[in-house]
Amino acid sequence: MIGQIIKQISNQYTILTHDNNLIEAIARGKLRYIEVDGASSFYQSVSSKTKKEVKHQQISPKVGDIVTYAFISDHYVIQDIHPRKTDLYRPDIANVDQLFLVFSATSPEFSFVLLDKFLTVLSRYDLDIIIILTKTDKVDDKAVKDLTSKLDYYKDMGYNYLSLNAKTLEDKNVLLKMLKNHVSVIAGQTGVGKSTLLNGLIPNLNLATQEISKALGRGKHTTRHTELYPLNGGLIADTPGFSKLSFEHFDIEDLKVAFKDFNLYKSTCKFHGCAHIHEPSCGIKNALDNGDIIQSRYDNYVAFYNEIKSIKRKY
Ligand SMILES: Nc1nc2c(ncn2[C@@H]2O[C@H](COP(=O)(O)OP(=O)(O)OP(=O)(O)O)[C@@H](O)[C@H]2O)c(=O)[nH]1
Ligand SMILES: [Mg+2]
Ligand SMILES: [Zn+2]
Repeated sequence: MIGQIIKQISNQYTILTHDNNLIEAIARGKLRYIEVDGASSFYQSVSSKTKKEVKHQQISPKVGDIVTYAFISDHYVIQDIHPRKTDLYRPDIANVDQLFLVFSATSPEFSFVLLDKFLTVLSRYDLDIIIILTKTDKVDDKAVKDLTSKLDYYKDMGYNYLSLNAKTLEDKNVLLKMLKNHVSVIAGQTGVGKSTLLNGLIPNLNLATQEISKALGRGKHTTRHTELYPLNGGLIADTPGFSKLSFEHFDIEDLKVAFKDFNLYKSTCKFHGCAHIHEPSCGIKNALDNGDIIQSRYDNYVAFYNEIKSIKRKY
């Protein structure tokens, strides 16, 4: 029998079956990962250098996995994991095709550094990324305008965005349309409104939501596990918040590809393999001077470049 894992609590898995039932199953140790020529994207999350080592590694099932399971003696047991179409590490989920990246206008403050970092790390997955700007009701119109005019630049790069109040969710239908028949995941820092958004989309879901504790001066993680919920012919996952992303196993070459806004100007760099840092006659720096590439994108590129270099030096 085949189903999809929608929830995991240690070794206890909830599987959505073919006929839309929920069953509880266990996994005994690590499982064989069924490999089909060309279909496996498990290795997307690891650099080319480590590919060989993990090739025969046994893996544990996780949320989003399509699995084969059987009823053995008195309980359901997961036997095989099917090839993962996508395999995200943060949030830890398999087989999603669409990611909603949530940022709040305030509390926590919008960070373009973090946005660029998320987009860079996520660039190696075959995913549609949609940026959601929440808490627009908590800042004045000018602040919203400043943020959205910058987000227009990201839209031109291929990242669609929506700005909304997750608590009232007026444009629910726009989101529902985007979610139809997709397996989606909501990701972002703690306290940005991921669970609030999902509560607005799914009536009676009642996920716990919580104001960031000002007394503590840091965000409390309200959502503590990843879970997929059926919605509009597809599935959507709420995930725990996170803000630390690492460039480990990330190549400089991947970075150049990740900055999609640079693509248009790369061919005008004088040097083949130009890093766009110190080289003369650099198409990217020219585009920056002309205002075609925004300063923060270039600054973040340089910062990430140095960060990746420094990680490499440690090894
Ligand atoms: N005014 C306003 N408040 C919001 C909005 N979105 C979320 N909130 C509030 O922000 C707080 C945090 O929301 P959550 O939905 O718990 O945030 P989360 O992203 O799920 O946080 P974690 O589960 O910790 O990752 C709650 O008090 C929400 O009511 C919004 O658009 N406007
Ligand atoms: Mg939450
Ligand atoms: Zn260049």
